[in-house]
Amino acid sequence: MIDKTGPMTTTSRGYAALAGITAAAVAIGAAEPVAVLTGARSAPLIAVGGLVVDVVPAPLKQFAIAVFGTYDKIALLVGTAVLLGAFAAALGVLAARRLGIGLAGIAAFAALGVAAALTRAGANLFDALPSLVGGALGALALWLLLAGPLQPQLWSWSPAAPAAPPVPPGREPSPEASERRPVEPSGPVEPAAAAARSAEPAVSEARPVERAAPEARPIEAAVPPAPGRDEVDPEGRRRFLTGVGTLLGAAAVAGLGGHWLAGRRGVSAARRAVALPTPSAAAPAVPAGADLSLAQLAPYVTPTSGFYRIDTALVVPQVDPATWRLRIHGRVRREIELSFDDLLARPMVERYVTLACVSNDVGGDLIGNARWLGVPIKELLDEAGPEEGADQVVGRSVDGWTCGTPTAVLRDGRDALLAVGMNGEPLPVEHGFPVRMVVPGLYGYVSACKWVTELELTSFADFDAYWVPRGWSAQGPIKTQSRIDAPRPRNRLTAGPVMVAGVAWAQHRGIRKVEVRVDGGPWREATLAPTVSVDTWVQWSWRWDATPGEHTLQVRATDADGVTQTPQRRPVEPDGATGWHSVSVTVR
Ligand SMILES: Nc1nc2c(c(=O)[nH]1)N[C@H]1C(S)=C(S)[C@@H](COP(=O)(O)O)O[C@H]1N2
Ligand SMILES: [Mo]
Repeated sequence: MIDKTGPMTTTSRGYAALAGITAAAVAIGAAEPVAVLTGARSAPLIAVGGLVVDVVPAPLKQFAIAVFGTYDKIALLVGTAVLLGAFAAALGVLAARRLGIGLAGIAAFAALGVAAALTRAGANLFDALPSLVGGALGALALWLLLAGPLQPQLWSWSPAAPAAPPVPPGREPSPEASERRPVEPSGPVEPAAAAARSAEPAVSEARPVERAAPEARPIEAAVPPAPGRDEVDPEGRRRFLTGVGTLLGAAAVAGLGGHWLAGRRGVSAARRAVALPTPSAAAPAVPAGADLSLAQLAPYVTPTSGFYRIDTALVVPQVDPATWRLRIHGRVRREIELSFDDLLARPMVERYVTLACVSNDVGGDLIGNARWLGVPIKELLDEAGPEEGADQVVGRSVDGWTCGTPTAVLRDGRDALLAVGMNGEPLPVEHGFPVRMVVPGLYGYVSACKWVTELELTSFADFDAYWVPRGWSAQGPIKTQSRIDAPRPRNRLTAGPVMVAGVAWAQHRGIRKVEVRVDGGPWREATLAPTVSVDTWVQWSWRWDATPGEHTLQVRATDADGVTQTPQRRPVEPDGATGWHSVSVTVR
């Protein structure tokens, strides 16, 4: 072997990095169709991303939600891909020196992929295959490009170490080779290395990697490299770059093709085929005037397409309603198992409920109001008969995510639903198709299990749901909050009457009063629009006689229990933000 201990030229390093990135792309691309064929739940990138989602500290996740909102997952995947690319490039450079390091690196990544896949909920051994096949093909690609037939033969090594390329006895490097040193673009190269790349046939024999395109050598020999450029065997370079292009193309075809196939395995057709039953108890009509229809104000009913989405799922679980089952078990007198048809056959109620995320900061938009169709959870629990002390119902999603809801809350008569419909349509896949939980008055992380497949009766003492060990409170009643939607921060307004408006919510308690003040002045009572029930938010408005200058508007709500929002600003962790929303504007 050539000694590969000295510094590489920038160009060589670039080629090596490219080889590393290509090998990584081959590994990831190849894994996609394997994931489809073996029925593995997710390809390695997604599995590793999922592992990251589960293990990153809660504050970091909170940061991601705060910065990227609903796009936090795209950010995570892009970030993972960028990091992976950087790793792969570095690995390529190391592998150019010592292929074993590169292969070990790929093996380590494959092992990570296997570990991630096998620790996902409901994993089986087939889930390891995409990572294994991807890793093997990635290793093959790396070998082809760096040590096999596709290697560019342009590595510039310094033989500073004793293990210089063996030079046949009596054939010392030619003086010209040494004289060429100054033309090396990235620093001096020791004579032997330069000689190894020189045209001297005698020295060329010393290169163990010498093999392909011998016919190119005489040409190279005849044309000494131009000053400032790397000495690259053009034939070798072409072969290498063609190899890189072919491998990248194959990786892209495999990756995108696999992705497309995976999409076809989705449940959108099954979703379209669902015929929702007519509710036996229809939702109350939205009273006239509930929606003030102001340009900047959130509509009373949130359109499904604009409804916030928060979950830990990097790929949306595709749950076939034909095979879906709900098991109600644990500390119950009678275990219950239901199919989707069983569920649809039961009397359904339709209700407006405003869902809110605990990660919704003051003034945030991780909240939405929709019309949900579903079966009251209370009826199912009554049939199952929770045992004494079973104070927690754990909702479990097909992907293993869990939330813990107080049994008492689910049985106190509020409209806690196993929902199948949202705004008159089957649940969108990303909002939990075919069945999710909706519980008025509790943050989503303790109540709104999407893709739900189990309700397990247990106790809070015996089980911590997903977010609890990650630092969030086991109990998550929604805090009374209010938000100014109009005007928006930094809006430029003209002096005179300005409509200040927003929403306020205190689900399952109801809003009694909303007050607004300007620049810390006296609180003024806003007008509350009518609302469907205490389980939804309410719009409010207040006419402000705006005077020229910079002004800050503030809002606070009082719930039906008479409790007014505290001004104390608290972060969303561990159980929801507090504080007053304020908006600063300029009036001319
Ligand atoms: N399976 C599953 N269900 C879940 C979650 C999740 O991560 N996985 N997140 C919960 C959280 S934190 C919230 S706020 C709501 C959001 O519901 P949406 O995405 O339909 O708005 O879903 C809840 N249900
Ligand atoms: Mo949430």
